[in-house]
Amino acid sequence: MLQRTVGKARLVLVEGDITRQDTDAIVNAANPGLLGGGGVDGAIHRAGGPQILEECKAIVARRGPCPTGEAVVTGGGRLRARHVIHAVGPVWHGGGRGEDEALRGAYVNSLTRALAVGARSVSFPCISTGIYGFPAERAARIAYDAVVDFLRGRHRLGEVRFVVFGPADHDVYARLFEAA
Ligand code: AR6
Repeated sequence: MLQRTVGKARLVLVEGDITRQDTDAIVNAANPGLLGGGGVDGAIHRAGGPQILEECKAIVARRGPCPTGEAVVTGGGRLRARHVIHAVGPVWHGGGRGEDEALRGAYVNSLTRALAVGARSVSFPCISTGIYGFPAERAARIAYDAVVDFLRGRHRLGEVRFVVFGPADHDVYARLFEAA
């Protein structure tokens, strides 16, 4: 585990399974339809149970799909986290279609939603870097900068955790922590 302090909050790097995190909220790497999928999305719905999908369906029925770069909140079902923030990252198309801005938006909007439901701690996966194909190092830089900038502003967060799935992503984030 690596950590540093940014403003009044702790920024933490851990390697592991996001479904097992004890933060108030965990972020899901979702798609606009919010009906589940593979990767971390599948893992969260499996671990959290059917309640999460029911809430996602209700959100889509009310407001339609979640746009890329945005996020919506459900309860955590059977997870330790009380809230799941379903963030929609961009599909990678080579970098010329606003992918960087959309990825940054997914992180910033997730933190804004977390605060709105009273969460004080939030865990993030590496949004868009799996099935959506966003290059891992470029995504990590964007994620890290977005979260650090947010934590330097006004907020009531105590901890933001990057939960990486495997040693390769751990190395990428560790370099960012160590360069700070
Ligand atoms: N805990 C933490 N990280 C995980 C876990 C886990 N349990 N499982 C996978 N990862 P991906 P995307 C990592 O593909 O690229 C879904 O079908 C994984 O190693 O889950 O945003 C959705 O429904 C990678 O680093 O998300 C969408 O359709 C990261 O999570 C689409 O995939 C993200 O990989 C979203 O694709």
